[in-house]
Amino acid sequence: MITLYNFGPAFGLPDPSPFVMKVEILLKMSKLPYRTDNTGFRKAPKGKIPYIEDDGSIIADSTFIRWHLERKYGIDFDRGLTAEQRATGWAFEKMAEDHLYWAILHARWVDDTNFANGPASFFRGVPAPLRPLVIAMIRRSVRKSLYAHGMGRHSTADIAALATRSIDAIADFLADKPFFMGSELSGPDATMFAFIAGTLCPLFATPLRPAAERHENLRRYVGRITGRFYPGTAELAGCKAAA
Ligand SMILES: N[C@@H](CCC(=O)N[C@@H](CS)C(=O)NCC(=O)O)C(=O)O
Repeated sequence: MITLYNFGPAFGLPDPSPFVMKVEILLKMSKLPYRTDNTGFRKAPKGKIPYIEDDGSIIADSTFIRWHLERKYGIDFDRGLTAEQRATGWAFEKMAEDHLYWAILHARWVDDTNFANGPASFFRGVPAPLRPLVIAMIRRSVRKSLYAHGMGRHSTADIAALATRSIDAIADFLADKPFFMGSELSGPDATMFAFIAGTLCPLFATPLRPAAERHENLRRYVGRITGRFYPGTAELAGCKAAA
């Protein structure tokens, strides 16, 4: 049985991490049995979640997890796609993971109100006298990562402009297709669902949310994938689940 090390449901999402949501959708697409464990952060081999344990092998990073599932279980998540479509899917996924992600992180961790409404809950287990200190230390390290990536060097308005361009590109490419690459689900859907749901999360007042909300196709898309993979969930990220 595969174990997916995650953070656990938060912010009204299956997981606060879009990378975990991506891997969970890939696991659901694969139909392989899996369980989740939200106690693995300290042992994360790359200091990040997600990672999986599969028959004694540990695989960290959502892309390497995908490749592991494909190699070990003979799955091709992009089955039926042409080389050009695969290349396009890869480029969109990396735009979400290496660009849009940092704008989401900035919105959730740097803005004080959003931080109080969301990530602050991660520190509930820290003894009260130490909590402000630990929170200040971790938020400083998030700001440093944002600065090292480059996104954190821009103003909030400029970050919003960059993220909006990515959100518009995703919406324009999806257009009126049921799934990201066409009429069938494929690998990029796991990533696009995760990042768009994270962007639409109603808990956070960010300029990214209205940028995504004004694309009705993105809301329907999140609802469609929710309906398929999270049966029993009526609504996710403000989007009604649909068949
Ligand atoms: N490239 C990684 C990114 C994973 C990632 O950034 N995880 C974040 C949560 S969304 C994390 O664990 N951050 C903790 C930290 O950086 O200390 C993947 O695709 O899995």
